[in-house]
Amino acid sequence: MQQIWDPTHECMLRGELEQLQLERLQATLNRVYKNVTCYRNKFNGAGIVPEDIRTLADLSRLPFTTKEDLRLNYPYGMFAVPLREVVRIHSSSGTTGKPTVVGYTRNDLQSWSNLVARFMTAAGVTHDDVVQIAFGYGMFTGAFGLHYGAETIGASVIPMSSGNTEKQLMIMQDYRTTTLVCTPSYAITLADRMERMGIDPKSLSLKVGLFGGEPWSEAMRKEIEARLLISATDNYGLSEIIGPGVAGECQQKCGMHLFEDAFIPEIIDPETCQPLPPGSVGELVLTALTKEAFPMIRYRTRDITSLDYSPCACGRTLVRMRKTMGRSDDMLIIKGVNVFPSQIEEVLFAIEGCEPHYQLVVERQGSMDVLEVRIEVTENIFFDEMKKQRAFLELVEKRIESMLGVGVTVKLVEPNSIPRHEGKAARVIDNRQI
Ligand code: DLL
Repeated sequence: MQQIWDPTHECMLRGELEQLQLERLQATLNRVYKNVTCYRNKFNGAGIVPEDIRTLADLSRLPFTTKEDLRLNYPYGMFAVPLREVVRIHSSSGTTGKPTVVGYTRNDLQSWSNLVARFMTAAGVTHDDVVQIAFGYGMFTGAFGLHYGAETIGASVIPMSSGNTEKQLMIMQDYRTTTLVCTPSYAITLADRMERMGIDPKSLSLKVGLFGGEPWSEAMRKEIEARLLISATDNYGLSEIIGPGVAGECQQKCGMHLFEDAFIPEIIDPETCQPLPPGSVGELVLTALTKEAFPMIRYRTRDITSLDYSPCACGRTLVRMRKTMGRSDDMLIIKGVNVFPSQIEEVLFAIEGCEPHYQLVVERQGSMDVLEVRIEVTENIFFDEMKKQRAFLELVEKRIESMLGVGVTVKLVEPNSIPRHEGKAARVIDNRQI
């Protein structure tokens, strides 16, 4: 039987779970109404007081919280406790404008560590493991989140931080790392470098990879598993909600268990903002139930996914969140068709000869959007005859077109010409001035 870190909360009957959620929701609403001006104004605007929320279904009467609310209240306006009770500050990884500042009380740090310990245990990590954290330590929640979770389990943590790929590999060999923690794209970078340095994955002690922080496809999972000889698991989270520790896969790898005792998930239509029926694909909205410093009510994550309430063989009763397809704000609309980078990734990984490094460049020519898919190819295809190269290009274009229903131009670029990332990969360059 696979270990479960917190069976009390991970294996509850749905009725008990919903009762717990309702109690925690009501306590949170009372606190934010009293302590956070933004929420008080929003609730008043909707003509709602916390006492009106008597059932979980009533949650949908409350207004959403968006990134814009966080921007308007930068830096501490959304905090529900005075700063003297805040013991840690992090921020989101957004690249434009001011970052979002998030805070944790001592209790928040403890519950965060427990949530991370839960998904790490679900992925198979135990106190016998040696965990190499290759996320950047800093304002990003990834490294500290996984670090404290692994320590809570009692594993031996190597706080390696990101970058320095050759040193990562040396430490992995010498310290006999069993568990790798990083973004999935960095796992590929490590595999590439291992290959170049002639390191045989069989000579390593690696067993499990915990990858998150960015979308990745099933095809990419297979590639990482085959090249690093590990079980590659997905975990999801966002700074605004807590960081990593919102959801994570068990060893069944059939969706990420979302920790519903701490968060209520909803799926909405991103256009109409209406809640969608169970199983539908749409935008994930999350309400945090236990946070003291930075509670979030109906936060629009912009991540596109679906929820599966069917039972899981691992014994957890928590709903499973499907791998995200991408973000509603990363979604490219090309000639009116919705395109997610992950759909193109799925096609590329399935084609022999494609390196898993790609970039999407969108231009506007007149009133037309043009999507160029730049891919790195293995040397033998790149330097082969022109005829073969053209045939290869046509094959890739055809496959992508039949997947998306929209034409793209594929361009081959030289090996190693697309920038490598130590953290999250930047897959899309959008040059449209809209
Ligand atoms: O990326 C927290 C995190 C760190 C999660 C490490 C897992 C591991 P942010 O920097 O605020 O926080 O970015 C959050 O990253 O809204 C998603 O769009 C994306 N994201 C995070 N994990 C996944 C995942 C962290 N497993 C944003 N699959 C989120 C797909 C993910 N997208």
